[in-house]
Order: sequence, then structure tokens, then C-alpha cells
Amino acid sequence: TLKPFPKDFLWGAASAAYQVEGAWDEDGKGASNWDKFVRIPGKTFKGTTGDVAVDHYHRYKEDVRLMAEMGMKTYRFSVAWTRIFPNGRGEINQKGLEFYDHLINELKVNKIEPILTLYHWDLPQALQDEYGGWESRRIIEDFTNYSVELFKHFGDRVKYWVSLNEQNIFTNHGYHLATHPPGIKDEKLFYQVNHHANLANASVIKEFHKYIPDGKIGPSFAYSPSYAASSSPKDIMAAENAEELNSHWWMDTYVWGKYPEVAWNYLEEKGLAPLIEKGDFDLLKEGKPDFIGLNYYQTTTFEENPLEGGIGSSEMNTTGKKGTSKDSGIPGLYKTIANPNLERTNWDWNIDPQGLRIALRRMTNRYGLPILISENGLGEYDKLDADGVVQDDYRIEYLRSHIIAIQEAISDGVDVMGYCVWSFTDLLSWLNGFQKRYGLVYVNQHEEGVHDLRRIKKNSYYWYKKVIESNGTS
Ligand code: BGP
Repeated sequence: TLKPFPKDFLWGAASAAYQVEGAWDEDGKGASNWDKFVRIPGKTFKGTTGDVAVDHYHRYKEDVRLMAEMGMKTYRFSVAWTRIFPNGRGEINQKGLEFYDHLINELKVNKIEPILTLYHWDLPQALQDEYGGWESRRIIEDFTNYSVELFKHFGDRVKYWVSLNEQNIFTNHGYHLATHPPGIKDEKLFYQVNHHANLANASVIKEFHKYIPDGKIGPSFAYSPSYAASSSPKDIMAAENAEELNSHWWMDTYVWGKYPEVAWNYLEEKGLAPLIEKGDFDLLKEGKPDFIGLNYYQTTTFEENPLEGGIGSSEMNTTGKKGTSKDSGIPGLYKTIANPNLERTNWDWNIDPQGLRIALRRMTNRYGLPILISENGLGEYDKLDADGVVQDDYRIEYLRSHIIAIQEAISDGVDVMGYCVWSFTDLLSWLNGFQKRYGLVYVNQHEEGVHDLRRIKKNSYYWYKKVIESNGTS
């Protein structure tokens, strides 16, 4: 029999500043790396930018009212660093703090627990220009100073904090695939950048507990559990290799302050291991998170990849046409392969609720920390029908099956703190514009023509309201 969800379970939804706020240059905000990147022709779907996004900056009151009406317990959002420090450091922009004051106060009045993400990918462009952003160790100090200002200012009202959102994704896209800013392909730099991000993450967590002793902080990690394509030991080894390099490499370092041996040895042999300075491992060990933020979308299946003539490339489906993604891998270690047992979305993301239970169990067994599911959701082409309704029953099905998997994991003994649907309103999908939608609330925003940004509750909104009311039994 299944255990019930804990009484204080945090049912919620999530967003990120760049994807919802808009007002990209208002009230003293500085330019971020994304503000720059989206202006380079061909980088995003139809050149879509977050200049307006879904205008949450001006419509946050309406958005919070919709959250309250739904009975939401928690809202995860990120702060745009460039609103607080337009140039990444230096003088504080009071208007920036004010916006988040208003948002947080509005949430508190409506009994919605804020979860504040410090960094959801929008780096101040000034720091990128000055010293390469994450490429330099100077980022550790600047990220820490920015974070400490937020701890001091919001610590009386915000208890839950996410440090870095998906370090594995923003560094992979920024320094390996070159599909996010700064658009560089350099494997050695990729690992060095990650070392700096690990140190910055640890430094911020270490400071956090001085300012907010009863608060909780952790990084959000995009975990895609690895499956073996077959029972062949070679495929199973390929999945082990993938787990080591794609997951343990980050998670072990966050939790234990050390890099996993197998991955380290492999990288050292290839000349890709990062440079370590004296004291680095002490700092890493001092930055132990209180919980793990788990962003779960899908699992990945692996098979052996020969050293000679193996697949090394990697491409994502950003077309929204099923079957346009390409297999990727590291020759000698592993390569991805489609899983014939799983349905896929139009963007070729596997739909695998059982994978979430597996993710929760693996994380718990290895790290023993509470887990906040900080993102999970379905990106699809949602349409307003003739009656002005969004019939997103496929999303309800997706979320329902994942919530059941969470309850199974809780029954297995996993400590799950909460669940944030990605996303609350529709928002900008980094590379896919407004055509790929995740929201429980539809926003009338498109790539072409003039749109009024009207909010319309989708079917999934009414369904999730009942889930929350019944604490997950609906
Ligand atoms: C996660 C990010 C989110 C969000 C989500 C959906 O990796 O943390 O910011 O974008 O993925 O991704 P996409 O919009 O590419 O479908």
C-alpha cells in the first residue's frame, strides 16, 4: 500500500527570471548574457527574445492571484542578478530589490512559500566581458557577494533557496554544445568552468548558514537516470560510465566535496581534468547542501560505443518534429540510443514516470539527503480552441503519472519535500520560443503579430488544484 504525501508537502510550480519577467532594460536592470545572445541571428527559434517574455515583471500580482486561487503552497522563481547588480557587482540597484520585495510579500500574504533560485542562467554580461564569467575564479567572489546581499535582504521571509540551477546543463550548452551563451566549444574549459561553479556553489552555501541558520539551500540538478540498452555487460558498462560522468561528476562534488575517482582518472588521462588550487577541496567540503533539488524530465538509454569510429557528436531536437534528435556519446565510453519502450514528446523527450521513482531512489541511496523536485513537466504545442479552452489532457496524464511515481518513491522511503511543476504560466523556452509550452496557465504570447499576453487557465490548472486540495490523492 502507498503511503500518503506528508501533510506539509510543498505542492507548487516553478519559473525563471529570464523566461517570465520581460522588462529587460527597465528600472536600472543591466544586460545579461542572454540579453546579448538572443540578439545574435539564428540562435533562438525565430529570433525570439525574453525582452517581454510573459511580462511577469508588470503582471506578477495577477500571476500570484492565479496561484492563490489554485491553492498553490510554493512558488519557485529566480532573481535576475542584473536587476540587483546591473554590472554584476558594485552598487546595488534598489529598484531591483523592490521588485522582488513586492513579489515575495504578495506570495506571503497569499500563504505561498517562496523558493528563491539565485542563478537560473542569466549571468551579468559585464562579468562575461570583464573576465569571462564562469571561466575565471573571480566569479566565486562576485557570485558570493551577490548571494549574500539577497540572504541579508530576503532572509527574514524566504526559507528555501536554490543555489545554481542545472549547472550540468548551462555549462554543457555554454561550453560544449555552444547552443547557450557564451557559445563556446572547448572541452577542457568546460571542466574548468564547472570547477569554478562548484566552488562558487560551495562558497554561497557556506555563507548561507551564517545569515539564515534555519533556512535550507541546495543546488538543482538536471538528473536523467541512465539505462542500459540491453543486458549485454558492455551496454551495462556504458550506462555506468554515463552515470559516472553525467551525474556523479556533479552530485558527488556537491554533497561530498570530491570528484568521483573513475571520472577523474578518465579526465586526467585525456588532459581534461580541471586545475585545482590549494584549499579548493576544503571549501567544497564546507558547502554541503541541505537538500538536493531534482529537475526531472526524462531518462536516457545507453549502449556501447566503440573507440574507433564511435559517435562523438551531440545534437538536441529544437525543431519540435519528432525524430530529429541525433544520438550522441563519447567514443570508448557510451552512446545514446532511443528506448523502444518509451513514448516521446514532439521534442523527442522520453516520457518515463518510473524513471522519476528510479531517480529519487538512486539519489537517496547515494546521498541520503531530502529531495525537492524543483522541476518536472511537459513541453508541448498547446492551442486555444474555438471555445477559448486549452485541452491539455496529455499534460494532465503526464503530471498524474509522475505524481504517482513520487508517491511510490515516498512509500519506498524517499524523503521528498515538495514538487514544482515546470511551469506555472507558459513562458519562454530558451531555444524554442513560445511554441513549446509547459504552463498550467496559458499566456497569449507568440512569435508573430501583436498579442495581449492574456492569462487563461488550462484544463491542467483545474486538475492540479484538485491534486493540491486532496494532498495528492486526486
Ligand atoms: C530546464 C530548465 C528550465 C526549462 C526546462 C524546459 O532544463 O531549468 O529553465 O527551460 O528545462 O526546457 P525547454 O524549455 O528547453 O524545453
